[in-house]
Amino acid sequence: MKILVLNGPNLNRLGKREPEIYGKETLEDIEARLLKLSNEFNASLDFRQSNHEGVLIDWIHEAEDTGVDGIVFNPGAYTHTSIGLRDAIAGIEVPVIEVHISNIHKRETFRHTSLLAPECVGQICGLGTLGYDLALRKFLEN
Ligand code: DHK
Repeated sequence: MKILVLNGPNLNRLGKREPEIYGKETLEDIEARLLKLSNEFNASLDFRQSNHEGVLIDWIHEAEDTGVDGIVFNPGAYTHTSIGLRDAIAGIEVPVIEVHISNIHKRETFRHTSLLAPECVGQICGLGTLGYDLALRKFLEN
């Protein structure tokens, strides 16, 4: 099984960025934990981050073309703005789970809407970085 974990804008700064909202763990910490979990299931994990919408769209297309079985996606702020990412998810067969570290529904109103969630299998938010593990488990245990 091949799983792609995608992270969008500003998530490269996890650990330093607003730790009261996003916590102190870095993206590298999360990647190490997810790699361990995927190894337990003999799955391969590809973990990526970009601040650029078009790069994320290209990676979503590539996932479809290279036989990825599932995408765990924290789209960051593009969650609330990107019709391009929504269309990319709608245009592939690979299932996508949307993950947010914070509870977007408890925050500013502009964060309450996800343009992507209607095209995803589901959305996990507000559980901190554990949301990544849970989404990955959903794919691995299926
Ligand atoms: C991360 C971001 O960068 C924000 O723009 C989203 C999300 C929430 C998170 O909680 O992981 O609004």
